[in-house]
Amino acid sequence: MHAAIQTIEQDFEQALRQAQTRADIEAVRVGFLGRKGRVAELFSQLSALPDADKPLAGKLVNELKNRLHDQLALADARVSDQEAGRRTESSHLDITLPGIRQRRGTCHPLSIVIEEICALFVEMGFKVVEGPEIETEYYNFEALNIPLEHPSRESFDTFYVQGVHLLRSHTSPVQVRVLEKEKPPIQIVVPGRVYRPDATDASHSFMFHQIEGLLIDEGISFAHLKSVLSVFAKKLFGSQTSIRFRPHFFPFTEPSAEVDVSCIICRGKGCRVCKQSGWLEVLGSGMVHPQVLAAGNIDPEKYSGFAFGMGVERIAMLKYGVDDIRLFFENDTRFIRQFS
Ligand code: 2U9
Repeated sequence: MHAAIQTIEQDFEQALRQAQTRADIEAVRVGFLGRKGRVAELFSQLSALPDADKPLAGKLVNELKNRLHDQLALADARVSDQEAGRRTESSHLDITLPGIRQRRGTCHPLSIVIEEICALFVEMGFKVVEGPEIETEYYNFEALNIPLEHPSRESFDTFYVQGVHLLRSHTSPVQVRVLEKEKPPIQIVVPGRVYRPDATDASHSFMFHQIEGLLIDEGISFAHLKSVLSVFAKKLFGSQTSIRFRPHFFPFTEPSAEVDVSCIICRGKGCRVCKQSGWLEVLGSGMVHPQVLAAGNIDPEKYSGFAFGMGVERIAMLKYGVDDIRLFFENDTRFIRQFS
């Protein structure tokens, strides 16, 4: 039995030395440790031994089996490593090459401006509110004192979706919804997308962004409106910035005014951007019309308030010196990446 064990072990070691692949090793395993392999054959010969020799012989064969098993595992690991190495060489992978840099994204310039403007109003106590882009005629027009046959409805030209549903032409319907739900004091700013069927050119887009504000409380006057917008203009465009009000008409405010800021390029001296006037029109504003308050279930005898609105694209174009609104919407990352 000793001699048989020695022969098997020598044959095994020789076979294993010649094994190059995992398949070769598997063949060695089957030949020696398989069900009909050389070790199984030894086990079957045990029964022919005298009873007294059986325990020792059995122990020796068992120990042989364990040694072969361990060596097979080691050889398998060695060949697996070699195979992986060969695969790596054949795919020409050079693990010393520098990695591919993942470029980080940047904020869209309009998002930067929206966040900056909202943050300035939040500092003054305003809350940021958003609402639906698909609206009804009631919230987009009627509640805002823009009746069906009124010519002013044309200046809010609208995309209709179906029946009374439309793409909002301003963010004002959101303020109406807040008036309906909440009691004064109300102090909100509303950023969002709005839609108007304008022909596209360097300064018009059928979709653009507005930020509108609304403040309602007892005893609110035009003086409050002037001071809030003056602080806003100085914070956004610089402390030397001044504002002026020009009378205007909006159906939802009375009195209404357009608001200019002193030109941020020439500081009021006159240049190409302000068309030599020294002023840039950036805001609309006014005292909320009593009928609009009433539509929102707010008592116009007790409460008053002001509202204002601005176009985000116009402000971003002035701030960054962009001369074509379409650049904001073309998804050209060479343009969009410049503003972070
Ligand atoms: C309610 C009451 C009043 C919203 C207002 C403006 C003035 C305004 C435009 C300027 C250029 C938007 O981007 S733009 O087209 N907006 O001038 N908007 S007051 O007044 C409201 C809104 C809601 C309940």
